[in-house]
Amino acid sequence: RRHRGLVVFLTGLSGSGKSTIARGLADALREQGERTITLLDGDVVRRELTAGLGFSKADRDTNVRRIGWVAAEIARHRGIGICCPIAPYAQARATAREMAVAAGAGFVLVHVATPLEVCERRDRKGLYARARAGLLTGMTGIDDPYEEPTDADLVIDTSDLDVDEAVQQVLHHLTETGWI
Ligand code: GGZ
Repeated sequence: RRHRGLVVFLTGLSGSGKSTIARGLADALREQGERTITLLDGDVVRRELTAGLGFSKADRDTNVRRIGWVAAEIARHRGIGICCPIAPYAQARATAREMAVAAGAGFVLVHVATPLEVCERRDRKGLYARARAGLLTGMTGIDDPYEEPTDADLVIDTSDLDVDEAVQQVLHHLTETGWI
């Protein structure tokens, strides 16, 4: 089991803390010398892997499917793929899990369940304000769905956690379940 590949898939609203946790997790695992760590960073993914896609359901599903496929390929070759799309649809997340399992790898779904009001208060990119003002439509959590996972392996609310604490929770889970 130690030697199987692994996909760590973080899902949650914009501003929930997914990318920050993903980056901290990648750093921590690299420091521990844990296999080859590949972080599929959200901004880079949408610029390189899924350039041209928007935020319709079809485009989000394609985005999440491509990310899930790449992460599964990384895990097939015994690496650890870390990805952090919003991934608002349960079916697309389930497909990502199936692809990892079909690649003989593990799949850990982390729901970064920071409440909308906290994400909205952070609003680092001003997207929530624009959505509230009607200048941006289809914003997840405002006028676009986020299907809460019912199959999360770990749930983290970052409202009262700093990055290190959140990363520790993921590392603890991976240790407890024997993945690292
Ligand atoms: C949600 C949006 C939208 C809409 C632009 N809805 O916080 P951010 O800014 O940096 O991360 C969000 C990112 C979401 O892209 P994903 O690839 O993770 O989404 S999905 O999994 O649903 O395909 C946000 C920004 O893009 N953004 N418009 N309408 N987030």
